[in-house]
Amino acid sequence: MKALIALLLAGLLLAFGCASYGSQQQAPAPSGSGAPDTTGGSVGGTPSQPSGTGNGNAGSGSGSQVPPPPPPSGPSVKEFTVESSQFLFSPSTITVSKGDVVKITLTTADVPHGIAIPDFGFSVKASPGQPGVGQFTADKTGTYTFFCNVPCGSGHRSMKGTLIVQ
Ligand SMILES: [Cu+2]
Repeated sequence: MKALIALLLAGLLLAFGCASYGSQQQAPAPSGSGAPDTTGGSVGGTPSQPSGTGNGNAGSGSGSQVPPPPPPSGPSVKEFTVESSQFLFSPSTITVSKGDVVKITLTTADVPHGIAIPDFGFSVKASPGQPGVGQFTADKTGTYTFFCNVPCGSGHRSMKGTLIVQ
């Protein structure tokens, strides 16, 4: 029975020691004056032995400062499938956010078409059964026109769409 309790206590001490050790590493020093010997902090404790007797409770002055986790960064990829046909795109308006990586898959329902967005140096072409895929980074806001860049018939010149970068 005693052995069991001792085991439990040892486990608790270990867990607690690890936890307090981690939090000590996260808060290295109070910002400000360079004098590290302010009174009241550590009472003569040798810092190299985390398994001491109840030392974990001594320095509980700044226990409530948990640094917020950094937000997940990096560009988000917006994927669109644009179907083209004589003489329109569907959808004809694409809205993204500045900084997005815009991935476009162009398909065609009849004859070869293309989609070009000169403001972003983007161009991709598609044939029936052979979609075209490309991507670009929407690195500036504004409203831009994209259009078909494969001669596809009488309405080719009016085959346009709109890209909105917010
Ligand atoms: Cu065309």
